[in-house]
Amino acid sequence: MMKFLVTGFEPFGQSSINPSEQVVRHLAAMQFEEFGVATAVLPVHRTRGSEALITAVLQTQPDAIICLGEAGGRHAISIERVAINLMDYGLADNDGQLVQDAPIEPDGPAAYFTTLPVRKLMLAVQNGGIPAELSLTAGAYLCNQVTYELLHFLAKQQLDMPAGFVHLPFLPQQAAVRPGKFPSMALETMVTAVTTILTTLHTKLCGTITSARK
Ligand code: PCA
Repeated sequence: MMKFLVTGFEPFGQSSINPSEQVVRHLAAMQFEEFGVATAVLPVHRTRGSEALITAVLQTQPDAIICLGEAGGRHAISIERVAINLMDYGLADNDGQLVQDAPIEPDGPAAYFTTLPVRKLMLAVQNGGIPAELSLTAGAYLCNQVTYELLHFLAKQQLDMPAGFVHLPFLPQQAAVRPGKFPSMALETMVTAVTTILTTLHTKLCGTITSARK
């Protein structure tokens, strides 16, 4: 049976809750008929974030990887297309480390495209009645960093498992304490959107495997 790794992040900044952690905890408690889902919650920490992600990949040996994170201010499920070789934190990590103008991997390429079928996933979420968009920047904080490190690791190891990142809007309770400034999305809606992403990816990958075996 195909296995996905889905990761979220712990809360950071002003928030005591992170929608990506909540979605991951929901998925961990769900049963899917056609595929398995392994989950991990990553620390918002300059070095430990990507270490935890790579460890989870090695431990779970997934067929595909979807990382999730919070992006307060976005109004839709935001599927990232690219990760850049830059740390330029607008906010210290949860350990108080603020890194600016520094490469993630001094000898690494400037950027990696994610390897998910991003447009297909966006359309599937939209067809399910949930706002979704493609994004050209995951920022220059931890979400971008773990995505870059993951894609760099997979490239170096010559592992061709599809991997990418999806940013989530604030939850309603996060927007409620920042009145009038931020869009939000209900947890249930985000769980449905991520489930749609997994189902769509499963169908695509099964098709690929089946036709490759023919
Ligand atoms: N969002 C941050 C880091 C952790 C998270 O959930 C980001 O967009 O980089």
